[in-house]
Amino acid sequence: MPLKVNLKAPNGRQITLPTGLFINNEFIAATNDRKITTINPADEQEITSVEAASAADVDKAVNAARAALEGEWSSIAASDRGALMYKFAQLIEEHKEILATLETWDNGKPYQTALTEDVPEVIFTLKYYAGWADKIYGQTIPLTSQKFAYTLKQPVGVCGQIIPWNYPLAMAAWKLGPALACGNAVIIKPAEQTPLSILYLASLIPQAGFPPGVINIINGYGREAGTALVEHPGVDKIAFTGSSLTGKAVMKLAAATMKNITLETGGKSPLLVFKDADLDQAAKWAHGGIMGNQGQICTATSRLLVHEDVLEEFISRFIDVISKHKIGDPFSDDTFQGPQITSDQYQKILNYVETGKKDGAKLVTGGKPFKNVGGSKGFFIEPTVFSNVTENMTIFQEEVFGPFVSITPFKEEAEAVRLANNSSYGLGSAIFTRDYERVHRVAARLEAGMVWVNSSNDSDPRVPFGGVKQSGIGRELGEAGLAAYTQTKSVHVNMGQLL
Ligand code: TXE
Repeated sequence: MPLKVNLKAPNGRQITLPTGLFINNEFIAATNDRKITTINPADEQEITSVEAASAADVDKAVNAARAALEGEWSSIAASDRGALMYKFAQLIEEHKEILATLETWDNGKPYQTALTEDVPEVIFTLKYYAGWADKIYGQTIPLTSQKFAYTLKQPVGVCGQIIPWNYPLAMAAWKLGPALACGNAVIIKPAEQTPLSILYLASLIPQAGFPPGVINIINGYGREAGTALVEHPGVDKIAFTGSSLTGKAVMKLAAATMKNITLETGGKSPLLVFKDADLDQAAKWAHGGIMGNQGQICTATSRLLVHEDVLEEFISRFIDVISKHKIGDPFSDDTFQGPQITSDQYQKILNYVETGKKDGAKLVTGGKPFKNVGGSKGFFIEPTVFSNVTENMTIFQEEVFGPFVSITPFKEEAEAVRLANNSSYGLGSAIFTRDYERVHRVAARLEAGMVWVNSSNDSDPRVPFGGVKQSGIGRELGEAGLAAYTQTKSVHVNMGQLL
């Protein structure tokens, strides 16, 4: 059976897509008959099936990565490693329309977003880390007149990278960039909901010139391929992005072989609107912060905490912004909101609507499936806003991961900070105020890995990203992201003689 398929996307684009497991720079068949069948969340139609890795295939990928580490890859000069990464980024730029098409078709996100935000982010991230490749070095530490020490920043080794479906290409780039810059070999396991765009990305890897085994991409199910990767004794590190629940399971499993681990998990990020805030700006950023990407953002500002004096006015402006956003065909240029990723996620969100109502929150707008023009297919949900939400309610505490936001009023700054911190999560947080003394006072007290001042969900490859509490361990992006992919070796040098 040929390991490729000819597809015609809903926007008319013809794409020849490899479907195999990408190991040693080749697309190969899985050792069992397992397949992943992926569907278009906008019309629930099957797109195609791809190979799904078994534990035996994971083993093949690990062997390939290890051989690469022990072979050519470790002798390539750091500057040349950077050049390969840069070439990879340039190839992605050349193929951006196909990559964005696959991303939209498989994930449901608006094509314009995939083309002008997601794919450019992939390119920027790879170029940014390409620049770091030859700037990663240790220190020289003078000790006595006869002794000194120096440190080497060495790659961690074989890195298993497990990524989610909300930003399939961008999540791959966030993990590939620092890992490759530091000289590691990688095995990426994409999410089973979105196997397609990364297969096309994989086809560009040999063209970029990476030696076989440096980057391996194996689609597969979490329970099977994901678990096998985490358990494998030949894997030195696991970098995981996904739910807190799975993150904890991964951490437990990784403990058996004491793997280096970084986790980027869930969130319930607050956005604080003080009474001196620019309410128009607050409403617009709050909208993007929770309604962008169908609300499927780990840093989504899903809890709006609003000073009671401006509550009514804020809600009215917020609803006004929401009412202007268009829901529907993700391939239409003016669509802001596409479908949720799967029927399970769609149902999970609708269940939270019922929970919110039952717990006594006030449904201001939405709360129902959105019926698309011309049909009832697709996992579309109306943007949903609950007010009168109190901190003990489930919808205040749990990650919904949809276009679903809760609004809670506050009276005092201290109360706002306390409410913001009343969460098991600690990923992002946003503050809207014109008072810059308050900005720095509150930013320091928020239990979060990131604070946005008069914005929400700003992210940039140059700036560290990650969470505290049950939102994760370690940082991605920026210089801080390199720490996750290097280990420090200390070399003690004695130039004297024992008498
Ligand atoms: O996540 P999982 P799911 C949150 C969000 C969402 C919920 C469930 O609230 O509603 O998680 O989503 C792999 N060993 N986020 O079920 O299970 C899996 O194959 C190893 C937040 O999709 O965490 C996929 O590649 N790997 C989030 C990845 O883990 C396993 C993004 C994520 O899947 C595994 C996504 C196992 N036992 C969901 N089980 C964010 N932080 O952005 C699954 N996987």
